[in-house]
Amino acid sequence: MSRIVRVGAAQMGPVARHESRGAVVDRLIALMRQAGETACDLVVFPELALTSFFPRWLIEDEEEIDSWFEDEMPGTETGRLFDEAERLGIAFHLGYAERTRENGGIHRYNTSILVDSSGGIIGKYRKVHLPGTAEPISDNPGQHLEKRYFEVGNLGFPVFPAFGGLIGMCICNDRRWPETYRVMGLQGADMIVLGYNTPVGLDAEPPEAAALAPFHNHLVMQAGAYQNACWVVGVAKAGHEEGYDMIGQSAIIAPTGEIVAMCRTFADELVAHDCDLDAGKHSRDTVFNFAAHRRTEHYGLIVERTGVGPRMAPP
Ligand code: CDV
Repeated sequence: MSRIVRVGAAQMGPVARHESRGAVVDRLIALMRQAGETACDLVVFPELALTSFFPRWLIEDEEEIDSWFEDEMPGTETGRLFDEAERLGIAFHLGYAERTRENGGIHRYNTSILVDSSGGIIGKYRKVHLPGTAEPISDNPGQHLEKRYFEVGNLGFPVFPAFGGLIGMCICNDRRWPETYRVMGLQGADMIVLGYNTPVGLDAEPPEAAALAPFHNHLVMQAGAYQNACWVVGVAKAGHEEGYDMIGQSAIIAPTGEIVAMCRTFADELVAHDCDLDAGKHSRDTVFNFAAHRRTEHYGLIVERTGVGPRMAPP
């Protein structure tokens, strides 16, 4: 069985605060059709793809907060995306704000789903590493308040059988943590797909940080791919959104750590690549043969000897 998966990284340009869900879904469908024209098997959309990146704002009205969330998936507008995927025979990955009733209470998560080419949800992930704060840290209107709007994801980092391989998901800030990739790498992930909204130039940042942000974006994803011998597909919501700049350079990264396709604009843009899920085999059999070379017993000793250091203590 062929293990070539043609993947489209469907970067989005900015989404305006008052852009309707319907208008955004139209943009996603246009990108999906482009992916169809180039015979993609899977199209990857960004984190919180259906809305502007609302965690930058302090919103206190519950009804307004709820308006950024999806209560059902597929819903009224998003259903069209599922229908189009089925019509084109394309699987897709979508990030969105999820509001759900579980265990007798309402919960909110920063979520992504993997949907197969017949419109069935085959996997769900809820973001674990939530950056920023729950309360604003200055009077600046631009904040990063993910801890205010989302709970920490409660699904772990699962991988899902698809395309004759195993596919994992993570979301934006998760990509900066080596544990994210390793937990999925240990389960045999062949490909990890993720979306991101990475603003630059927020108040608290030193000015150099903005210049380094695109470098750090690729650095972590390339390292994650190489060290776990898997593909990484990272897709941005990019550009100047509601007064804030967000990085682009969405990329498809091979298990060698090489970028094989990359977006060049800050707008809606699709790049595609034929990803061979067997491309990581040599690395898995040699340098990153976990069973042969990982020394977990020594990692345990290190923790025992050093105890809990200052960076591990809760704040
Ligand atoms: N959406 C994000 O998780 N953004 C973070 C920013 C705030 C640093 C990121 O890691 O890109």
